[in-house]
Amino acid sequence: MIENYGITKKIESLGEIQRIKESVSLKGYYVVSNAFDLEKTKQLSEALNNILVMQEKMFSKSDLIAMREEDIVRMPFSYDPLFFDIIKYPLVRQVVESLLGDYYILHLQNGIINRPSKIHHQVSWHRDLPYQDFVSSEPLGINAFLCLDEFTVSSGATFLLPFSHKIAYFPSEAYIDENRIQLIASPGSILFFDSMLYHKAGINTGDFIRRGINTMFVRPILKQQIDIPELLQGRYFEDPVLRKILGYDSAVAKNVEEFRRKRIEKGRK
Ligand SMILES: O=C(O)CCC(=O)C(=O)O
Repeated sequence: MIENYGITKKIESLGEIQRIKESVSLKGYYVVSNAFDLEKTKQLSEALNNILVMQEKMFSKSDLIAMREEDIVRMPFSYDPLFFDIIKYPLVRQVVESLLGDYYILHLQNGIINRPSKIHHQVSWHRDLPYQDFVSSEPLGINAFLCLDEFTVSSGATFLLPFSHKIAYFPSEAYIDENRIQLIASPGSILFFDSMLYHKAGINTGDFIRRGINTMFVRPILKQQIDIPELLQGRYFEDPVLRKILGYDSAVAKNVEEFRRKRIEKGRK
């Protein structure tokens, strides 16, 4: 026990999930090392590379650059079910549930491919709920960012501004320079963070590609980055866990009748 005196309000010792929750709530992030083994990160990396090639065929390279969509893989789970391993990973589900409550949905899943000597769009500071310059007493979204390669200073490990999910504006450059941290992490680590935490990718000055998969969950009052039920066209609807997380159960009613039918169904449960 840590020696202390004159303190009546205190948090007693916590289990793993509660410790992660405490850190994400207070400073905005927490890193779990070796959550996935090297075999799994290798499989995910290979699958991500294949989907990148497929998605690159949809637009020309120059269009992708103009859209700032180069080296981003959008919604990989819709191409390869391997990516559900992150969404369904028990630790991920428990941490997200501890912070967002038992009703949360998937907002996005993106692969970020940070290549040596190339400036990725994600190297600019941002929140993952962009344009939201306010703070919220409870988290609106939680990210589980899986590192697929070594995250080092030279490979462009992610930068975070601790506690910034509680700041209603973007602080000064001097403050950011003094308080930002760079997260050095091994492949298989999961970085949990509040979606309102300012963060960015580092610049890769090294000699290998640095990949990560950002999976973001939100409260169901927020819309998804892409309409996931529409994207999946009924796939995984029968899976009781995925059905809720993918947003099948929280889609906006198309008319008054459907709205009221949903209320009847809800009442029956
Ligand atoms: O790749 C990184 O290090 C950060 C990625 C990021 O900022 C994002 O996906 O929002």
